[in-house]
Amino acid sequence: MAVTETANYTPLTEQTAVELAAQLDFFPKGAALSSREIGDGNLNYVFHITDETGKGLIIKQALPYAKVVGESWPLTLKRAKIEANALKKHGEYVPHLVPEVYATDEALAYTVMEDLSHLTVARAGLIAGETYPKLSDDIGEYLAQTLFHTSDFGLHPFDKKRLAAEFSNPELCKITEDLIFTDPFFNNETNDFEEALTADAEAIWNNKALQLEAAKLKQSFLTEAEALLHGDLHTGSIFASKDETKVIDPEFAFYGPIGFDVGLFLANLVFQSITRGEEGRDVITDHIRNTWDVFSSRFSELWEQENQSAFKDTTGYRETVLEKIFRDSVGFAGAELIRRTIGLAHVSDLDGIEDDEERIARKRQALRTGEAFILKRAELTSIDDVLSLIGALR
Ligand code: SR1
Ligand code: MG
Repeated sequence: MAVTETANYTPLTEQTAVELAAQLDFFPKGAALSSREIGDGNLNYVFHITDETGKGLIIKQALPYAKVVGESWPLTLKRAKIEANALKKHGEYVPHLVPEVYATDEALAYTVMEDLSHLTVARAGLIAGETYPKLSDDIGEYLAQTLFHTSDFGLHPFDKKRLAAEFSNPELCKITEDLIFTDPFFNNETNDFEEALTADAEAIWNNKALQLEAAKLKQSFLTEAEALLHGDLHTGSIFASKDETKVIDPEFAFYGPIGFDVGLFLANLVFQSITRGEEGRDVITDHIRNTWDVFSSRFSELWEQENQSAFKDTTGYRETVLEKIFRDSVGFAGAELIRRTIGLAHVSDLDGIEDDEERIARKRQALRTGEAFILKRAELTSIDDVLSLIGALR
């Protein structure tokens, strides 16, 4: 019999997750542990284990298929190891912004990590009207530190190439290549949209200029191994409170274009800018501007302090690199806006709007904004240009 990657795998239950937690040197001997499966993502089980004092940990286990679709969509278990290694690697640069990893098991595809249950998933909090004053400072810092330090600007070329090989993640990349960069631009069966948006979706499928730009973005995603990305940095991958931010779930991590992480986060803030009333919108506008400002200024500082390149001080080089990252970020944000509206795996920012007319109007706005981001990205030279465009498309 062929040995498959699931040969020694068995899904955990709330009971077996407790047994596993009890074997770790974490809880006091004999503690009465309780367990609850709290996963609300598309792909994995997440068990929250606590003792009587409230001390807790998280056990996250990959399933051999995509939970969002079902067993008909097999998915590699190797993503658990990728995720744990990415948390550890990114944790070298921003330990305060990622959960600590306590233990891993490759065969059972689980990671035991720090309990973040005192925090809220940022998407849910933002939808409920939270402002998270530290969010853009922290994510700007996370992006600059993780992306600079894993790029050719921060690493010896041997180390960078070794890391890029370690984080080869073809199966998860294929999901992104299909769901973000291909399917929404064609009449593909994975697409998922409301009937009222049929004409809007068809207009996208018939927009040749948009398809050409989507093809360029996809090529960039496929070929530009610039830095170790998180790979799925939407607001559902971030836990937050008023004074803390933690980035979770880097199972899509791989070496890709720096603008992909920046753009995905910005797009998910744009969903909030689109769906909030005027009174709550300014704080999101500030977060969008501040994310880029913090990212670009921290990246520039790291460049000055740590870049070993012979061209480091060549006039215009740093600016050229940042301009490319900016343009890419806007384009990738556009693809994310379109995908989460008419493709597979939506966002509750839009789907959660109860009023039909309002929901469809906001979804159309997301599509318009996404298209404009992709088509006009070369003309947009500052984050204020981007914010003006978002405002003009209201
Ligand atoms: C089949 S996986 C669907 C989506 O969930 C993840 O969060 C990624 O965004 C992926 O594209
Ligand atoms: Mg995820």
